[in-house]
Amino acid sequence: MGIKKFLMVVVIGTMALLSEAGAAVITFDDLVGINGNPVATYNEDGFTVTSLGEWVEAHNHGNPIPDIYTSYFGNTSQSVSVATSGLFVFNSVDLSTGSGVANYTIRGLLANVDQFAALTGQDGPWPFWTTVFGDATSAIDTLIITQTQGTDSITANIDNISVAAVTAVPEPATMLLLGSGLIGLAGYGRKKFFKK
Ligand SMILES: [Ca+2]
Ligand SMILES: [Ca+2]
Repeated sequence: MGIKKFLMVVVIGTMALLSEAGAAVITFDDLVGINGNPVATYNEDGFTVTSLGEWVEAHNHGNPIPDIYTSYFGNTSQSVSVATSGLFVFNSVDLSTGSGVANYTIRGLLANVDQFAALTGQDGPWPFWTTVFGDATSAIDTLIITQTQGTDSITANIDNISVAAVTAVPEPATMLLLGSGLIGLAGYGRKKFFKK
């Protein structure tokens, strides 16, 4: 096996390790209150969604209902954070806007350092949903979804936050070290073999 092919196997193997770990889709199915009930924190599939603004239960619009929404008439930002007990990756989220334009920033953080950011604009009205994809290969400890008002008063929904817990996350440098170390071992083994 050539070195390039070997490194590809190491890289693909590491990616497989990431995708194997506990995948979850936060559908908000456990919200059983009435439309407009405040949501401070919400737990599903081992993940916690924390409101960093004025997010409430949504039972009129969803993909499908229930989900969470925010509405306001000021030039403000509304965020939610998503976290679990360890590291995870962010796959995608569904966003919808009631009327007017909303802008979204989706940030993946590890130890308070940005790992990636996804930006999108969304124009209403319902029931159009936009799926925003994240960086499913970057391990993070916090996901922050921020919705910023566009030109009009709006109401905006979040549903189906797709994430996956990961247990071991070698960085590219570690993967290279691991790869070259194994190649070195393979070479050493061959040498010993031919000496006999
Ligand atoms: Ca779920
Ligand atoms: Ca839902």
